[in-house]
Parts: sequence; structure tokens; C-alpha cells
Amino acid sequence: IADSFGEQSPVLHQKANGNGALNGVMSPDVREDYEGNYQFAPIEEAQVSRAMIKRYFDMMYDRAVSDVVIIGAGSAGLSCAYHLGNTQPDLKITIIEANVAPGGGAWLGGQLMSPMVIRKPADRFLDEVGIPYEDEGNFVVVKHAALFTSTLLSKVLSMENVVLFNATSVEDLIILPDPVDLTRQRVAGVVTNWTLVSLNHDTQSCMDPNVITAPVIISSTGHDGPMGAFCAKRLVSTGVVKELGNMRCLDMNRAEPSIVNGTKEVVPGLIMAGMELSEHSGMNRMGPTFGAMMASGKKAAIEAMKILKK
Ligand code: AHZ
Repeated sequence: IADSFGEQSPVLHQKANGNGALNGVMSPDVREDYEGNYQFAPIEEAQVSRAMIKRYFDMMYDRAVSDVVIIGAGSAGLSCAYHLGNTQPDLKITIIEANVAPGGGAWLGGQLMSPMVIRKPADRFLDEVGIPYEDEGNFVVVKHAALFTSTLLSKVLSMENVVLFNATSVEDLIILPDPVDLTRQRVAGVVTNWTLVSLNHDTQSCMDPNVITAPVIISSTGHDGPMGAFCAKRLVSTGVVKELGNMRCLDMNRAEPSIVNGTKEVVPGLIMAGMELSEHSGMNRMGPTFGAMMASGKKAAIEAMKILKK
């Protein structure tokens, strides 16, 4: 009886609403009037909770088995999701982002400055996504990095096959014997937790994680930092990779092509993209030029397709 608008009791729901509206039917009293008579459709508080809970947990249930998991929604991870989601609409692509705000370091161009520099030919990615820029010859400039990130993010999130869990961290990997060659190890999934939980393992006990399995994991968690280079470091601590290459100093001309050309399946089942690769393979950093992140993301998507077609 207390459940006045549950799925089992539409009659009570009608009564509780007092307006005869069943789920999905708008109240006749709704009015958009900016002269002092703006009228919202009525709602009951728990309806809001249920609207979110149902969708969120349905999404979690569905994506427990995904086709591709992308770890990290920075410029590399989002570029990867864009290319993969666009070209492969049937794939279940699941993005896990530790931060509440997806976008990683791509909300600013460099330091605290907003313009974002992209060396050619990576400007073609901007054309694909529909992001305007100024042409400076060998490079282009987007007037605000947030224009790049928000446009890309909106396109990625509009794709029906892409799901993003933000405020969620990958805190471990699932590594199993490779069914094709039992002497090899294969990354078969990720272990996740809400980031606030991940940050509190030292203060609370028994907050066990969740899992998502997928034949392809793409790690794009950025260079070393509080959360960054996650898979690069975890592969070393599990003994699957011998040692970290460690990111080298800033050299734009060396860094960008090496990151793009080095984007690959670093261990069976796991592709690494973006600046995380510099920690894994010992590549230079490029500082505030973002073309390599877009091209590395796209290359990671192409590599993922190769694995899925095997
Ligand atoms: O929050 C992180 C960020 O959004 C997220 N992330 C890190 N660890 C994670 C984990 N689980 C889930 N364990 C995690 N998410 O990964 C995202 C990484 O984004 P980023 O912008 O830091 O990396 P990127 O490789 O996409 O772009 C790098 C941009 C840089 S750094 C740089 C330099 O230092 O020289 N130059 C450029 C262009």
C-alpha cells in the first residue's frame, strides 16, 4: 500500500498522482509561462529515485558483459569511443571514467589556457566530429578545449551503443589463461568500484568490487598520477609485464608519432592508447598538443576491430 506508484499497482499510482496520469502520460496542467504562472508536471519524490535506479542498474546488468571496455574518458579514450561507436553501431562499448567529470586533461589546452593546439593531419578528426578551428598552416587551434571535449562527449554519449559509467574506477583487471594458448595470460575484463569507494579502501572494510568482462579492453588512463597509468602499472605489479618504460621528457616531434604508431594490443586482450602508453613503453611526452590523442584513440579503435574479427 505504501508503494503508491509501483509497477504492480497502477491504480494506486493514478490515485496518488491525483491527476489520472499513468507513467509516460503528461499532466494537462503543465504550462511554460514566464509571466508568473510556470507550472511543472506533478511528481512524487520516489519516482525520481526509481527513474534513475532502474536505468542505472539495468545498464550495469546489461554491461556486465560488454564487447569493448574503454578505461578513461580523456581525449584519447573519447576519440576511441567516437570512432568505434560510429563505425561499429552493434558493439556494446562501455566507458569507465574515475572522475565525476569525463574529459581528463582536455578541458584546457595547456597550463590554465583554453585554446587547444592540434598538429596536422589530426585536424581531420575535428572535421569528422564537426569541431571548428583556426588554420595556422601546420597546425590548427580550437578556440577553447572545452568546445572540443563537450562536442566529442555529446556525440559519443548520443550513440545508442555507448554507455559511460563516470565516478567509477577500474581498480583491477581480470587476467585469465588465454583459451587459445593456455601458456599465455589474457586480459578478460575489468574490476570496478565507485571512485569514492576506491578512495576509501583504507578507511572502510569489505567494499568488494564489481566486474565487467569483454574480449577487448582499451586502457587510456593518461600518464602517471593519482589514478593515471593504471593498467601500465597493474600489468607490472601482476608480473604480466616486466617493468614500466616510464614517460620520457617533453619532445613534441618525437612524442606524437611514437604514441600513435605505438598504439597497440600491449598484452593479449588489452590495447593501450594515449599518454598511458608513454609510461608503458617509455615514450616522450608532447605537452599541450592533442593531435596524437585523437589519432591514438582512432588507432586503438582500429586495433580493437582486428581483435574482434579474429
Ligand atoms: O580520470 C582519468 C582521466 O579522465 C581517467 N582514469 C585514470 N585512471 C582511471 C581508472 N579508472 C577509470 N583507474 C581512470 N578512469 O582516465 C582519463 C585519462 O585522461 P587524460 O586526459 O589524463 O589522458 P589522455 O591520454 O587521454 O590525454 C593526455 C593528454 C596529454 S598529457 C600531456 C603531457 O603531459 O605532456 N600531453 C597531452 C596531450
